[in-house]
Amino acid sequence: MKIGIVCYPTFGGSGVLATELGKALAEKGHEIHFITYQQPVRLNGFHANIFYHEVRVPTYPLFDYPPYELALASTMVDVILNHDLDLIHAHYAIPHASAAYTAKQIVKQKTGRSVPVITTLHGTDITLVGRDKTYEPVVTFSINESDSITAVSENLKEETYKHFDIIKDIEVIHNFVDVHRYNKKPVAAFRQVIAPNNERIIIHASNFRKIKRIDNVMDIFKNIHTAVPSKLLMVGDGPERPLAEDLTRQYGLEADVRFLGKQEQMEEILAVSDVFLLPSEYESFGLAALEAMAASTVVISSDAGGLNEININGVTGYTSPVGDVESMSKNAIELLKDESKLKAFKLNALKEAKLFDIHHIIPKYEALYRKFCRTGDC
Ligand code: GMT
Repeated sequence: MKIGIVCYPTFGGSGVLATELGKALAEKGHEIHFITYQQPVRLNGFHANIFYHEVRVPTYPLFDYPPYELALASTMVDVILNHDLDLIHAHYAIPHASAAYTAKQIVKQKTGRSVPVITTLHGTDITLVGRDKTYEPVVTFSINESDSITAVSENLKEETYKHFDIIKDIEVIHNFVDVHRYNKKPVAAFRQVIAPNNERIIIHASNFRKIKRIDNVMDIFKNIHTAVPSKLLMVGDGPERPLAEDLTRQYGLEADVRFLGKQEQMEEILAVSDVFLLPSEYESFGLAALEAMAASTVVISSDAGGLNEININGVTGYTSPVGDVESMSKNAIELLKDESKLKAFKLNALKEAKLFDIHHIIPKYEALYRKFCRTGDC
């Protein structure tokens, strides 16, 4: 099928998921058209079945806020008409679902054809931004006008019905990970550089926004470090990075915390890591945690949102109430001090990650797309 994928091209989970979905669909022979304002970070190299359409947003002195949604909708119309797309898959409702709705109406007026729009809800579009009264009416309308709606976790589906007047079914299609790609042997030389005295390696990866509770990450590591020789890798960047750097200096941990910035290739970094910290205020799913588990890294997380759907407490790691730094620290220290228990949890993490392997999940999206097949032989 010919599928248009609309997403954020940045390092956030929704853009990562949308890009990996498009690449996997292209590998299976589908023709994929990415429509966004810059090349998605995970879209590297040439793929025979992948096309990229940049959304240009012309400026004008009158525009304090250039109308990205208008430019996005127009670009979608162009791609739908000129590449005869079967459907549009919008990832993250804001503003992709409403832009897709506009494009759908324009195409219908021009050609009489009603192009299916699938909207996948990813998290903060529902639990944070979307609930703002400034956005809520359009978010509710554009989700309800979608031909199909999916959510990346059972929790997000519940949250959507709880906070929005959605009158349609929401199908849960969990996020996925290419386990084969992440299940790598640790590179000894890399581990040696990070932990020269064979210290334990702790990692956090995110967009360093408030919702990630970066201060909790630093406090948990401070506690771990007092009990276990350890190093912390901080991967990603964002508004809370200065706080993390200040706390690193305040705690005298400059020699044990490395800020790696945004990393496109997480496989090698995760392969040398022992514990992944994710004490977020909320996670609809926690894609970064799943990628860590696929690399046999144990997860110490909060029990917020959909995290319990992937991080099984006492099996693949531990979950604790949001803000419970003491419990997260205690659990991490207990694991890091018990080699055999750590090894068992690592094996469990990989086993659980396999349930969300790309090869199990992609067929669910294909089955959804086939509902909109125009030729009968998709
Ligand atoms: O984690 C972020 O803040 C980025 C955000 C996004 O919209 O890209 O991630 C959301 O989508 C991911 C992919 O579905 C989920 O794994 C994340 O849990 C979710 N983030 C939140 O719900 C806070």
